[in-house]
Amino acid sequence: MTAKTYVVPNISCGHCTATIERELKFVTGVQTVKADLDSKQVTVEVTGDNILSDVEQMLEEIGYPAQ
Ligand SMILES: [Cu+2]
Repeated sequence: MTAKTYVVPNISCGHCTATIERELKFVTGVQTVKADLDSKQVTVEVTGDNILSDVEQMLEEIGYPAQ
């Protein structure tokens, strides 16, 4: 298991964090997702490093690109 924290500047309210948490759970290999409004950070736990590019792609697709 690998954990990574991203800074996502577009997070601006609770709907943003809910959307990110919901959508990233659809990415195969993502175990947990925590999006934090105050810090504008998203932390994921994934089964392997190779999943992180899929996570980053999904963040871009839903309008919340990682910095
Ligand atoms: Cu929002």
